[in-house]
Amino acid sequence: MGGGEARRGVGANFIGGAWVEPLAGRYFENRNPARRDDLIGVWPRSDAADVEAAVESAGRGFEIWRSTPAPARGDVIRRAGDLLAKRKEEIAAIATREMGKTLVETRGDVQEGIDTAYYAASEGRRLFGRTVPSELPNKWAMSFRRPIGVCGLITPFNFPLAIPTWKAFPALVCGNSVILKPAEDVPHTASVFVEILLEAGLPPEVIQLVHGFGEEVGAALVAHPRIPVISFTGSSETGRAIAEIGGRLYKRVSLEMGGKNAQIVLPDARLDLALDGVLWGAFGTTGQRCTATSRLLLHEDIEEEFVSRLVERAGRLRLGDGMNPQTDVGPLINSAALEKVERYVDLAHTEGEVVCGGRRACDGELAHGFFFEPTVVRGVAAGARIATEEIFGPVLSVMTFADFAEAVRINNEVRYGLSSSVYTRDAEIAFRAANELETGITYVNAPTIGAEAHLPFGGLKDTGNGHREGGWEVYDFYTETKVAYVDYSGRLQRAQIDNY
Ligand code: UN1
Repeated sequence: MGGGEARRGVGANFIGGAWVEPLAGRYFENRNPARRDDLIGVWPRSDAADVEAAVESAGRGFEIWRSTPAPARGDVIRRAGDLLAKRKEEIAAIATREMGKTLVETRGDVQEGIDTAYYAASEGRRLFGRTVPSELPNKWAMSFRRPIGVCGLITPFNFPLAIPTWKAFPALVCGNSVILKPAEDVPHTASVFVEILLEAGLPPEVIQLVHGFGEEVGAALVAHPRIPVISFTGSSETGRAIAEIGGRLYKRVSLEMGGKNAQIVLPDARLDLALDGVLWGAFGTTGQRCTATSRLLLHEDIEEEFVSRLVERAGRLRLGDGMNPQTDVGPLINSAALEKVERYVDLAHTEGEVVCGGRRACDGELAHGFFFEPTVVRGVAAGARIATEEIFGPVLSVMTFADFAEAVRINNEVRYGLSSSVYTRDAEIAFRAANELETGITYVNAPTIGAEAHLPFGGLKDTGNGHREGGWEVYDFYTETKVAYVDYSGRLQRAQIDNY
């Protein structure tokens, strides 16, 4: 078990440079969502007192780390990437056991962390500022980046390794210290991640790991006056509350929230490819990605044939434990997720026609986990609740359109704007899609999932608040821009006055 192996089966926080018990001595259980009788261990149910200790330590860590040269910080992150690569198989198995998705997918999750590490490491030798001409003679004008301070990172269950790396690696390479609060469903993967950072040579007080629940640990991080930066991935409702509190405290807050992503299929598309795309986009990760395909927009001429092929393929997907190489679709994360999906599928019977799946899967071994059949709902009207609200499960709403302009309208009428996809062989439509679909990412002839670590990731409207993860943009989020003017003229030069 990660987290210091303090006692067998008992996870720990990492605070003050040591693996420690929660101050109040409370713990929560971490169970395998594919088989509830598999108790992985218990982890600290921390509270505001643990957060306070973490802030104290992270403040000391920041003083050490900010004066470490950025290329040296990058070297630590590169070693963390090497260690992730070395332990990829082991971490994938840990993540599958606590999160449920298949090993193929958790390997991808770890790979995304490795990619993020190597990109971040190289940024340690860039972190560009600008040197520009001054309007006055014998004077230099330049900008450069400075770290901000202690960053509170609140991460979700669905990418237990990749999303902590998306936030922590750029924050660290920029010279900040970090307090990580992982989702309570996936504490083991987060503990191993912190072990790896330490083994890679990160000074211990630069990283703090505080396990527990959002209402207790997350809320304390967001409200703490000495945490100037908060990065959160999760629901739009929680994100709104974080932004409100963060706004009052003048915090820098990055929010990565819900999605209601559509795949649009034109009649000229390669339909086999579009079919493979929607099966992966909608049912990969059991639909639990913010980028998951939850709407399929079909041109009315191809709807009949496409839906019948989709139903046939979706019905053949094998549910099961993600550890089993035969499994296509793992369980949902917990009972609350399962109940939410069940409520939406009840509604689906009134808002459309359930043509595939639609039930909790309880046969044999499946009865021990949170399994739900891949579900396709046909004939859904634009504006229906199942076509506009985020379900975060294996439920796909199929809608039709008469022309591309209508598809764009349907795509854009939801409150979210993360990802979109269009299948066509028409170059004009492809470029129009990239331009007109109101999402942070548009894929042409590829599904709505599968963003790469070295490009900016994020969305519009209720999906985000203007920041991006990944790529080059996240380095703006984790740094403060400082400007220096150096006047070597030896006399007073008054800007805007002496030169005009
Ligand atoms: C998420 O669902 O929160 O683009 C992140 C993708 C993955 C990341 C998803 N690379 O689907």
